[in-house]
Amino acid sequence: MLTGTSRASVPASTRGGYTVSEGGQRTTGPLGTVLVIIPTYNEAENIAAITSRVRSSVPHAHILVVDDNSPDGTGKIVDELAADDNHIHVLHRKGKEGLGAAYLAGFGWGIENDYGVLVEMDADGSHRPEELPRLLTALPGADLVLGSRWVPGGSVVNWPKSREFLSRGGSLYSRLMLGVPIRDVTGGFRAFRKETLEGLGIAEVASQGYCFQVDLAWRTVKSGFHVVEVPITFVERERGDSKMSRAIVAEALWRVTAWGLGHRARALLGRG
Ligand SMILES: Nc1nc2c(ncn2[C@@H]2O[C@H](COP(=O)(O)OP(=O)(O)OP(=O)(O)O)[C@@H](O)[C@H]2O)c(=O)[nH]1
Ligand SMILES: [Mg+2]
Repeated sequence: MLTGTSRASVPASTRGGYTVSEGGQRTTGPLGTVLVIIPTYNEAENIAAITSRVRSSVPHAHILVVDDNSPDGTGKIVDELAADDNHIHVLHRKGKEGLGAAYLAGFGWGIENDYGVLVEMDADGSHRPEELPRLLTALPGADLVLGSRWVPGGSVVNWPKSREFLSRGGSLYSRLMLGVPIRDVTGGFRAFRKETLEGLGIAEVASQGYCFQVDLAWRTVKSGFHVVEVPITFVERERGDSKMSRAIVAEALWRVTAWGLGHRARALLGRG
């Protein structure tokens, strides 16, 4: 059982190479068992390798693969992996509903099963499981730890300039529109304390693609939680197809713009 308590007013600062965002409360107390949630859609070529790397990097952690009935049989592969390893679990969903919906289902499963730390990680190797221990090491000092490409020490490998431009531009636009003091606000390699997710009102989250990550980061900052960015090396996927699309970029653009304008209007009207 987790016994988290909150601490007020942790100032913005930089410590030990980590960028620490503005943020009020910081949950303390035991962290509990780690659940690494991996959403999958057509990741048959990647899923066995990535689960094996997670198991070697953080042997005590459990893994939940959330598969949206991938036509390439990813779900069946995970069933076989789960049958051989009681640290691997799978949530089968009926069809493709987007990254956001998959994570919400995974968070719900993890909280129901009393995991204390819920990690977001892609299946395609872009998020290196070998860096997971560094994220987890930072969690006792934070409510949310973000793996960050855009803080000193962070980097991307094999990414075309166009993707880097989109990612940096998306983070910058979100920072300016929302006032979120996070360098890599679209990144999806993250470790949440269970108490943080419980404090975000995630039942209302409707965002699906990249903006799901912006949405959660913004909610975390607005709720006064303490966010730490840890530098990571992000590696472009080597196998399988990207699910990135124009629709995902368009969704991020319109939602972030609408949130930003709403936020400014409320501030002007004095309703914070
Ligand atoms: N369950 C589920 N998983 C998804 C869905 N869309 C994407 N994913 C998974 O989410 C993770 C990130 O998707 P990617 O296609 O790698 O997207 P990306 O990292 O933005 O794009 P690339 O950099 O081009 O790889 C991968 O593990 C995908 O399999 C979806 O609709 N449902
Ligand atoms: Mg990817």
